Amino acid sequence: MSTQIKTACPLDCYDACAFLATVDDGRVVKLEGNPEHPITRGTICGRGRRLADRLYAADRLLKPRKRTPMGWEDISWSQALDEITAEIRRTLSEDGHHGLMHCYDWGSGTVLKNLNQRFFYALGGGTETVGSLCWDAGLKAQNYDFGQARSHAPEDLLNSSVIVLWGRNAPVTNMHIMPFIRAALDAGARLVVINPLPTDVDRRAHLRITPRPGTDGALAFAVLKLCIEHRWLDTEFLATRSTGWTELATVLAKTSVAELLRECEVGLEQAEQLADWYGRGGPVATLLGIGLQRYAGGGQAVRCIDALAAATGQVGKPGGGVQYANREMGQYFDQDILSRRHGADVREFSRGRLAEALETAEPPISTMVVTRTNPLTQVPNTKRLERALAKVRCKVVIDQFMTRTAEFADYVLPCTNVLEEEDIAFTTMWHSFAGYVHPVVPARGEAKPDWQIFRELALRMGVGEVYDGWPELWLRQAFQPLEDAGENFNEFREKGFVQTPTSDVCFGDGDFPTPSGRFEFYSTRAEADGHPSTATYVAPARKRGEYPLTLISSHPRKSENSQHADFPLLPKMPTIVLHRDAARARNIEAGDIVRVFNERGSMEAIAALFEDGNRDAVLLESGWWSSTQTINDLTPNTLADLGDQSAQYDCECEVHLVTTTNEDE
Ligand SMILES: Nc1nc2c(c(=O)[nH]1)N[C@H]1C(S)=C(S)[C@@H](COP(=O)(O)OP(=O)(O)OC[C@H]3O[C@@H](n4cnc5c(=O)[nH]c(N)nc54)[C@H](O)[C@@H]3O)O[C@H]1N2
Ligand SMILES: Nc1nc2c(c(=O)[nH]1)N[C@H]1C(S)=C(S)[C@@H](COP(=O)(O)OP(=O)(O)OC[C@H]3O[C@@H](n4cnc5c(=O)[nH]c(N)nc54)[C@H](O)[C@@H]3O)O[C@H]1N2
Ligand SMILES: [Mo]
Repeated sequence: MSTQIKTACPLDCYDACAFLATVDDGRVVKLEGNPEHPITRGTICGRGRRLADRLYAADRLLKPRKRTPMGWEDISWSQALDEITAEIRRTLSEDGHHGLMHCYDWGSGTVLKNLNQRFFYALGGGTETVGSLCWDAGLKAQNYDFGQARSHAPEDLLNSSVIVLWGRNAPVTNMHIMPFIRAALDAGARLVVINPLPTDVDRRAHLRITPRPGTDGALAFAVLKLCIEHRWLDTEFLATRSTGWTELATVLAKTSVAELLRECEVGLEQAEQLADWYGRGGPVATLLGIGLQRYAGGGQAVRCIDALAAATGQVGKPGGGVQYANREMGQYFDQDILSRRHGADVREFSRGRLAEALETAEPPISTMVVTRTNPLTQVPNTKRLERALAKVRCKVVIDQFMTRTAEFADYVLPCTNVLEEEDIAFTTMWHSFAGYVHPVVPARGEAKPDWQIFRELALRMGVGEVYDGWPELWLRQAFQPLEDAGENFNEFREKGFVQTPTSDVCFGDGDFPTPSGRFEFYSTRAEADGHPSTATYVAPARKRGEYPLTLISSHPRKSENSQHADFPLLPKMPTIVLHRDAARARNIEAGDIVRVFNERGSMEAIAALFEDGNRDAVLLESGWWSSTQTINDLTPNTLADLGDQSAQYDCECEVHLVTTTNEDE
């Protein structure tokens, strides 16, 4: 008999979809989008669908494993947990709780994963990963300017006259926004795409700007200066709803439009067109991507763009906004109640600089537990991290597959797939819906949910009481803020999704959660944190000379970071996409095998070409790995200017021909 069960996608993504899983004879036979969900609308991407393939994959981990001199050996849960407990006890007595590390990220974005931290906090604290390989510089920038990063309701795009996709690869990473964009375009809105590389939506763009990577701040400043020259500012917004315009104007006066445009390699005509639309047209919705802030000046680039939109009156009104993320939503799920951090003595290691932190740690890390992340593929400058991890005595990885990180571990523990779990999925970066994760099928093999693995470790460590409870109880606790806001847990569970009461038009009431209550061109908090008080252009950090190209390793089309990179088969070599002119200058043609290299690393790739984009930008999609290499062997572990954010796209490289496949050459 066939049944349909509503559940939700836990992938770290803009779209946070609602699923319908069809179960036949105890087996998931179909995973599709829930047609009732206002954003999913019955459609899901390949990454979502392949969660069902990952459930049944032949190479799924179904038993605990231990590394032995003879190779990997399957062992029982009790042996694995007893031995890991002994390692943890040894670490606590020899090094103290800071010697025990929890290395985690958001590979599954559900509420109950916060229970993982409870184990470490119950033992006094420990060392844990903080900061971001993802979006922190932009969040910090918007926090200074607006008080919080917020996004308008998706359907508000229908109120926009101009939509600017500024460094967001929406057709690939945020496909559920495309129907809203297409509807707005069909109704007459104009589309601007600002991206050094081509994207699938370029053919619908009325204006396409291809800046030099990492210089968007200069572009935004040039456009803003043109608006000042033409007197196209919203003087009422400047006078009544913002602070610090005079100070920013002083900073802007120090550079010329020509200088700024030279810096970002954009022509005056394009900048004038954009100025016209921000200054005289509108409403303009600016949809910021995460890629443009993975540079030395990434945080300031976001502040420069915020300033452009605010000064021209494009914030706080329908159809406008600088929409980067949705941080309004998080307050409706009580994560602290689940993690119970209060009072724990936690040493923090930045995700972007994990290798350095491990190299210099005192006390050193002697036991590390890795959950929801695959750092040996995803952390910049991977080779350095490999060397640092080799010194950690006992490494435990909890995952569903033998990832590159798992291959380096001493124990690998199998965890459940989302279709085997009960939870709440809530990590959308864009809309305001959360999804209920219903268990669809029983766990395969001996896989257990993370919280259960930690409960069993906690019992052995004598702190088992911190896991007294069960999923429904914890989920109800986490849901309490929404219950207080008038939502009902049982209805949510039944329906499969709930909308959090976030604003449809951000800051439309004129109330900004900043110290001044206004939009802050001048931020005293930025100043107190040791940053420039106003937006400032910060140039990329990479050296050009010997390595004249910029390696952008943005998010893969077919995989969620490294999670599906190997499905159905990991290609032997990644594909590198170069500008036709850059390729021609190097005698490279499409299909050739090339070597991409810089000071940190080198790898072979198959060349593909693009015609229209920045000549010095090359693309290698992130997530690809082999047993000896990852894309991140090449990327730098430098940080961006604001927040705790890695600047892995600020990466110089050169490309040489290895073998041509073209017979005529
Ligand atoms: N298919 C798929 N979707 C995903 C993910 C995935 O792995 N695969 N991951 C999810 C996660 S974790 C995240 S963080 C988001 C990320 O999603 P996005 O916000 O789309 O971020 P990126 O893929 O990093 O880069 C977006 C675009 O920025 C462009 N870019 C790079 N440098 C610059 C620059 O200097 N200036 C400008 N203007 N543009 C630049 C790149 O060419 C790219 O097209 O996607 C989520 N969705
Ligand atoms: N060069 C380059 N590097 C990048 C990026 C880039 O664009 N370019 N993007 C960065 C960004 S934005 C991000 S968000 C990071 C992402 O980097 P990671 O957080 O490492 O993400 P994934 O590669 O998705 O790996 C997540 C792992 O968690 C496992 N997993 C899934 N569900 C569960 C679960 O319930 N429990 C446990 N214990 N494990 C689970 C998966 O099998 C997978 O192995 O990568 C960053 N690194
Ligand atoms: Mo991310």
